[in-house]
Amino acid sequence: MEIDIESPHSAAWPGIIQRYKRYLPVTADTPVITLLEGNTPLIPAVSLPRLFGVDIELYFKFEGMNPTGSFKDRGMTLAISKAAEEGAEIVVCASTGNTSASAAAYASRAGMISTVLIPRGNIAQGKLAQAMMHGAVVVQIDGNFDDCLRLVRALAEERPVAIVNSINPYRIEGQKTGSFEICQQLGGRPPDYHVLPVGNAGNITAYWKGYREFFYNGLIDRLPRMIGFQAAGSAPIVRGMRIDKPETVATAIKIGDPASWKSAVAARDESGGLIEEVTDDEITHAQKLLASYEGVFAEPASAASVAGVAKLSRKGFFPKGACVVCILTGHGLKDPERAIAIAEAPARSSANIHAVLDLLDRAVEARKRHSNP
Ligand code: AN7
Repeated sequence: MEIDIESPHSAAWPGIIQRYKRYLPVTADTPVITLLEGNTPLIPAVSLPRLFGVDIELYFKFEGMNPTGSFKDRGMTLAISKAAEEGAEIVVCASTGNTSASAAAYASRAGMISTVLIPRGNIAQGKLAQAMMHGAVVVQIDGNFDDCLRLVRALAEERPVAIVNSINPYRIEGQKTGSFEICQQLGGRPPDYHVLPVGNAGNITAYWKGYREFFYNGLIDRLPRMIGFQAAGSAPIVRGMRIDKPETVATAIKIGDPASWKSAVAARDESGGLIEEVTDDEITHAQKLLASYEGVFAEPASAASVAGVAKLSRKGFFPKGACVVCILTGHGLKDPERAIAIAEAPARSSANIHAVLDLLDRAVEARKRHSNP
């Protein structure tokens, strides 16, 4: 029997285009190129609010559970589907890693050629592996992300290619579905605070658009405050000026001149929110806390949102009982080198039961002391 994925009785998730087509710029003629992205878990925190000393209802929207391991798939399914509808043969993007992984995957499904420009030596291994495996033409640029994006814009003037960066409006349209899911997962309400990392600023733009659409359609009766965090060495929006040499361990958001700068500021101001910065140390600490107390492994850029919640908690920012959703934009497995660099090194033992027991007994004792200070 064939499963009718459009049937309201079907439990099968059809991907974000089929699920939310009435809110998206698609028609019956749009070919749907999907890996069944979306429907990611909204995981309630079990430990971090207590650890941060606050009484809030905290959730993690784990976008690392998308097919290529990041939120980019929501926008990419639509951007590639529309490119296919328009007859594009070649798609191109600049990327700090996740966009290139997603573009390469969806383009391969659509039978298109993808070309990705990445800052040489500055993208996480997992992301590079993905772009290579999906058969993208991978070009490592001697420059940063901002240089890559500038080159992509220039390239599109010279060749008939479709740009699938978030300057492509279909990317924003697809990504706004993250807001729809959150409202539905919270039982028909938005969070009070929506916290996320900000790099090129497409995502904060998209989420804000999604919430506003649900609000104007009467599906929710209020709007959240949008709270963005940039890495301190790459915080152009916070500082109010372009950063020529952005620096941060969170390579995904190592961006000095965000394309959606203006709409990010609009999302902040219209929602009564904030865009602030967190240091690399705060990001690293938050990434470890998230993994070791919540069982959720997110990449460094994603942990910027959790570092931000910790920072605002210290300042007494959140009212008691506030509902806070943190977007965990990418999976921790994307950047194994960074994880191995910051986590405790594995122990080594001879292949002897006494040696193993001795080692384990000491390690377990140390863990117990650590968790009961
Ligand atoms: C994990 O892949 O810009 O503010 O080229 O990969 O919408 O840019 C990635 C960005 C946050 C920032 N978290 O989102 C790219 C790219 C992760 C990311 C961001 C990115 P935007």
